[in-house]
Amino acid sequence: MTRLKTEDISHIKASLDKYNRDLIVKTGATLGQIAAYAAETGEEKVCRNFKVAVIPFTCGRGIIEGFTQAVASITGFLGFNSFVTENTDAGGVAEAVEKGAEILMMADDDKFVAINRVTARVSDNGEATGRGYAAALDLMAGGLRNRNVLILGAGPVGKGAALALAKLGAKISIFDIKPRCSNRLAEEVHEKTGITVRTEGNLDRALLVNKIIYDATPAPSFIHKRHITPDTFIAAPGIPLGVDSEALPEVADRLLHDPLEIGVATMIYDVCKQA
Ligand code: 2YG
Repeated sequence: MTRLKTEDISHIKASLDKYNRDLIVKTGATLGQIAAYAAETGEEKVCRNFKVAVIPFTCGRGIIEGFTQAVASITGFLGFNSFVTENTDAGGVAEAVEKGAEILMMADDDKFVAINRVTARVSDNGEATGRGYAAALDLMAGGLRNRNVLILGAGPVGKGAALALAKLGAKISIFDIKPRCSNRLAEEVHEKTGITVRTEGNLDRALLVNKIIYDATPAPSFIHKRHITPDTFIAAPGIPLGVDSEALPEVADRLLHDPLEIGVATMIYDVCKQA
């Protein structure tokens, strides 16, 4: 995942209703229903009494203006009492606890986590995003069991996706720009699930052959019009978008893409679901 910029997220709060309606058209499910599916729980089993504090962190490349506000708007949209702390870093953590927040959400340049102080549950954005988009793709494509799915990118999101897609019964192939990363993820999926995963060496051929594509790479605009057919479905978490501007209109109504929403929704359901 590349680092988000303010312009990637400043629209989120105002567009959540429209975003949710768009999800229902594409997947038949709301953001909450997708998160519940990904968190292997039911909407009714998610405790909304927990208070959520989102804490700005100034370390590394520093605060992204609007990031914590966008996160709090998503958890608020899902029915959680959410706020952004006035203080940052350690002071923000202390303020969150003093104000009675059970759920703490915070991100430095490497990790974005949700922590439930009461149950000690933790959810990582990369893995949760991978799993959340796999759930949404399963719903959008009408079930992935025994269907070929091409995963692009063997990083944290691609890994979360591979394990979730294996659980959903998909026939997975993986392409990463570094073949040893594809091989390592294939081995890890086999170790953890017993499922054999193919690795792809040629990106263009893989994109021409596969109709269900999961873009977990930080690369922009490498999926072109010639790769798109009426049967193509694409899950594309995070920024930038791998689908180029010519291909976009060909697949727009069968494309899942957002900078934060599905990942954050999956994280909060992960840490608030009842055992
Ligand atoms: O508190 C702040 O404002 C900053 N410390 C947040 C920094 C977040 C950096 N991480 C990213 O931009 C992404 N890799 C993670 C965001 C979700 C992507 N699926």
